[in-house]
Order: sequence, then C-alpha cells, then structure tokens
Amino acid sequence: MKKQLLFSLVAGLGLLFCPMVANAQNPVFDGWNADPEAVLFGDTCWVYPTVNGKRFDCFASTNLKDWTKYEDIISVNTVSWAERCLWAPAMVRKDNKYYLFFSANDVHEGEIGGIGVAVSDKPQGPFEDLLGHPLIPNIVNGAQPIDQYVFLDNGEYYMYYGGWGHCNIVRLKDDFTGIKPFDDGEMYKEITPEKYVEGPFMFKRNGRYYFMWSEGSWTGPDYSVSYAISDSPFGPFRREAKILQQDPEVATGAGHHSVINIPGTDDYYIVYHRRPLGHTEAGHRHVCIDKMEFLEDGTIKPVKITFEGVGAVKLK
Ligand code: FUB
Repeated sequence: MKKQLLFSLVAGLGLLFCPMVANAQNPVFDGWNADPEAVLFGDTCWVYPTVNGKRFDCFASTNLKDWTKYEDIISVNTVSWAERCLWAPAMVRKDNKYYLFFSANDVHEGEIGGIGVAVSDKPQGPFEDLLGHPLIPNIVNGAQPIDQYVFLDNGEYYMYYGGWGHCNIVRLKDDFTGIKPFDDGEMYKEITPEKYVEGPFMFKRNGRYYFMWSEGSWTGPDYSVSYAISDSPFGPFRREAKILQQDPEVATGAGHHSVINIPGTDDYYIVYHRRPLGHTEAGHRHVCIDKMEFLEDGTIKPVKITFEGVGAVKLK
C-alpha cells in the first residue's frame, strides 16, 4: 500500500514537471541519448548520439519527426582498446564509406584511450575500428582527447576536439589514418575561445565560419552553447554570445549540439541534448531539435527550446 502511494506521488510529480503539449515532438526519440551528431545524407537525417558509454546506436529520419533506430552499431566489444565512456560520435561520408569518429575511456595522462575512428559501408554500420589504436591518444595543449568534430573545407579535413576547457584543431590525413602537419609544420593548433569547455562544432554560412561550443558543466543545469564567427577555420574566435541554454519551463542543461542546414535553403536546425525538468542524474539527457535562426547581420538569434519541436520537415 505504502509502495503504491509512493508510486502515485512520483508519477504525479513527473506530470507536474513535464507539462502535456499537444503534438509534442521533443525529445525526438525515446531513451537517454546525448551529444547528438546530426548529418544529412540525401533525403535522410542521421543522428549519432552518446548512448550508455558501452555502445553506440543511431537514428534515421526523412522528416525529423519519425525515426528508425539502429542498435549497437559499434561497441566496446569490437574496439580492442576501448573499455568505457564511448562518447560523442562524429560522422563523415567519404568515397562512399562512412567514418565514425568517437572518444573512449575518458583518458587522463598515461592512460590508454582517446579519439578513435571506425569505418563501414553503410551509415547504420556495423562499424569496424579502422586503426586498432586511437587516432589521438594524448593530451596536447591541455585538451582531453574527446568531443571531436570533423569539418571539410576546401578539400581538407580538419578535426576540432577537446575537453577540459581547451580546444585544438588538427589536419587529418586523406585516409583518416592519422594527422598531418599544417603549412607551418605545426601538428596541433590551440584555438580555445573564451569560456569554451567542450563539444566544438563548425559550419560555414555565406563564406563565414561559425564556431560553436558548450560551456558550463555537462552534469549541471547551466550547460549551454555559445559561438563565434571568423573569416578563417583557424580563428581567431571571439565569443559572440550564448544561444542555447536551459529554460525553467522546459528543460535544463541544454548543450552539446550539432547543426543541420537543409541544402539550398537558409533553414537551420539545432540538434542538442537537454535534461528533463525534475531530473538531476548526469546521464538523463534527451535529444531534441529546434529551429536556429539568424539576424540580418549574420549573428545567431537565441534559440527557443520547445516541447513542440519542428514538425515534419522536408529534408531535400
Ligand atoms: O556524454 C559524455 C560527455 O558529456 C561528453 O563527452 C561531453 O561533451 C558531455 O556532453
């Protein structure tokens, strides 16, 4: 009887914290998922999130509303050097192959782990470890080797990465088996903007480079996303503003995002994670999608995080 009473109380509180919204589309799919990397391949949006630290799943949709889940696309059982903390995937398609970059083991000095890369013939995997060892195993310029984002610019693949408040950029070899020097001979360039914590992301709009990152603590309510605009992929990146953050009426800890642009349009969507109201557990994060808009001068408007989401969107 006591148990039943407790259950009704918890359920009632849950309803209080999660208001019912007609046609609510956020979170976009069920389950605790975070750090979503969203990419468009043709008419399909693929989302690669952090799942439980032991494996990755991915999700596909042709309208951002209805999703198909593909489970266990790679796991610690298939990457010899990975044991735990499989985090924050990044996805690249090159020459009809799909490359999944990931971080593993939450490495500290002297430990095995870091950023790895896996390959498949299909976006839904299964993926195989490409190298048998991490691509970036070490801590350089104070940046923990996690949270990579791979960016193609003028035929060169660059990787932004880094936790612990430091961000590096490296240049990837064409076959992704390692990194190669910049024109000045340097292998790693630190590009950390003010207040940067982790989760870098880059996109190009109207010839300008938008560099974005997460701030605050990912376990807390103040996790958020800010950005800078530059004329170069190497910066300098002067912090412009915070554009994604908690809303006391909707959710807390909104951060670690990616951005998709519908080709041939100026329609942008931000794909991010957030923690439902009333939840404080670090891993309780949901993937959500909301609209991201720009002002005339090219700056990004603060994003309104919603329960409604973006409706059914034509992706092609
Ligand atoms: O999901 C694990 C970690 O949480 C990521 O690497 C960070 O960016 C934070 O979102």
